[in-house]
Amino acid sequence: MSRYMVTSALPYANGPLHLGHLAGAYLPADIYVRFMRMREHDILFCSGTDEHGVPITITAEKMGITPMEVVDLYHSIIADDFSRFGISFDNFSRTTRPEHAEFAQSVFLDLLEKGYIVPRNMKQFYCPSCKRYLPDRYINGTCPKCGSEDARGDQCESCGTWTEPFELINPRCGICGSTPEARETKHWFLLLDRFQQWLEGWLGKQTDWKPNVLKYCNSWLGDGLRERAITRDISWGVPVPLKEAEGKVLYVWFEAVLGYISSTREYFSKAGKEPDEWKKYWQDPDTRLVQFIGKDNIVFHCIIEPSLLHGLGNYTLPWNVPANEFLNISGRKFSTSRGTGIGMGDYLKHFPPDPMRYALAVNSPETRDSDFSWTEYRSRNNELADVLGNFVNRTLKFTASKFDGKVPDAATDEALHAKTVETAGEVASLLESFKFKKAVALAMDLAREGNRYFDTHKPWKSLKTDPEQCAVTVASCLNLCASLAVIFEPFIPFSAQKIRKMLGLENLKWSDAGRVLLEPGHSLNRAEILFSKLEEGFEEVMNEQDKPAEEQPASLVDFEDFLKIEFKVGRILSVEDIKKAKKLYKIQVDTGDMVRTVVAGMKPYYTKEQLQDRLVAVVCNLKPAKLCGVVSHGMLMASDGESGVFLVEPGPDAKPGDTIR
Ligand code: B3M
Ligand code: ZN
Repeated sequence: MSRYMVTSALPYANGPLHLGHLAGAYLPADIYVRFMRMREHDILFCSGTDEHGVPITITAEKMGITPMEVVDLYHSIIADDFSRFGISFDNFSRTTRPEHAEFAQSVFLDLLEKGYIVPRNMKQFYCPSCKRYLPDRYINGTCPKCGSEDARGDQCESCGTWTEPFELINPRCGICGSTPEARETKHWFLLLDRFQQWLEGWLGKQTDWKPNVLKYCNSWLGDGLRERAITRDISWGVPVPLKEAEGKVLYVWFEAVLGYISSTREYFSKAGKEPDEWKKYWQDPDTRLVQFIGKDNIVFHCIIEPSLLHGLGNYTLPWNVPANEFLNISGRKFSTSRGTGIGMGDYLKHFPPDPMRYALAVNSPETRDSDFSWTEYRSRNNELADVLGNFVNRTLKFTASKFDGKVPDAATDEALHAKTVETAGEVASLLESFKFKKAVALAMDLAREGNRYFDTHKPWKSLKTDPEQCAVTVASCLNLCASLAVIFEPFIPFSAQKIRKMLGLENLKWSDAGRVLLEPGHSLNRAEILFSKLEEGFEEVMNEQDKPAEEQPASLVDFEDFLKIEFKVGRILSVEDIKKAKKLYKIQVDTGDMVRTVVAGMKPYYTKEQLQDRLVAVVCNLKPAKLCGVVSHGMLMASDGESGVFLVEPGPDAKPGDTIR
């Protein structure tokens, strides 16, 4: 048993996260952590939101609220989405906590004292009308390379050049557009060059790290590390803890990577914990630090953070940084700002977490960018239903009907047992080496094996011809269900728990896979459906919704199209309740041509008496729809807003059947 400290990148709290984030740094970490917990390792999983930095202030300016309001809002949305996806952090913190600032400041002072941080005078743009220093990306101007007039001080998006603010021709303030002036200012620099040699040696020893991670590091080291400013002249951030640095804050990356440690410190500061215990996870050389990130964060975790930790002297260095590549959606980059990609919260409005966890694990962007599509999602969802769901369901149903819901008294099949033990071992070693894709595929192969076993042994036949063999088959299948609940737990924890509940089993350990967990006579609970299948055509509907705004069908409607809607005056003849429907009434309406049944959600707003004999506006040619068992042939028009819900009323002299346009 070893001790592990696991972290996932701290997401910026400036917008909801999408499935690309989930697949990159959070789902793999959660799979790993859940597995290691089942292995009974001492393991802690900490993260939190990154609440400083220019992205936050830009969002605040766009939304017209304060940066603090932005991070309050998105911290809670992000934390909630993670918990609903089952990402099982031990602590999910925030970098705006005063304790984080104090910790980051103490690290700054420590490194300053040790000579790894030094002050330097430098020139920086200052906007006289905004009265502030301008961060690189707040300066616009003409690109010295391609001549584009929309280049920024950090990058020109039209030719891709990395720019320096002072190279821009005709620099302008990115906020107000006026011409900024160059001012002398002082900043503190981290002397990264001092770590070059040590980093080369240390990284050189990490031969088991992913090749893509080492490649990035080596290219940075090959270019030669240079000192980097780690303070900024902005107001949103952790203040530099020096008198002469008033108005300056620590560069967001400098303090964000320390957020892992302050999140762990927060965890142990909570009631009933030993406050100094965090040191076991960060300062004990036996602790293995595993950091899950996306590939865009490699330099910060493999160069900058180790330098800080090494500079401090008494800290544990990363044991592995299994960075992932990117997940694309149907060939496009996930990007919240461009409106492409699927939000974690949006997904959860319609579907349960496990099918997505499974689909993303199968398509994990481990060694190269991978692509998400709804077609692939549907097929993975249906694979869960047809293979795992079907095996568990048929086994439990058969036991319920033929063995009175009890585990039969019989030995279990040797070969199936051996296969289970073998798979559990293989999945474990794949997970230990961060090969999630392969691991989940093997888990599903074992469920497939279960179905094959059920099919070849035909318990429905042997029940009559060879009852003893039938009992062996059923006992074997039931115990395989229990082992599958163990092996699938890291990937699809919600469904694994459901399987355990059906089998009447408490928490299971990894070593339980392959063991006989269900003794003869043990009573099982009722089988419930684990996964719902998705029908053909599902992806067309989803793809339509995911299109970027500019490809969505225009929302303007032709007059001809409008006229297709048959819109009439009606009179309500009768109103009835619908059994088990809290909001709905079944209403008979005379629309001149006929008396039609309409189901309407008016119960919270109108009594039956208020509706009786009322004139209403009816959409008559909607496709019939069944609501709570009643078929509705139209819709009553009503306004719906903060003031309440009100039926649209034709004038008092209108007659049923009159057209409305
Ligand atoms: N917030 C960037 C990102 O979300 C940054 C990660 C910090 S990890 C210490 O990609
Ligand atoms: Zn300005």
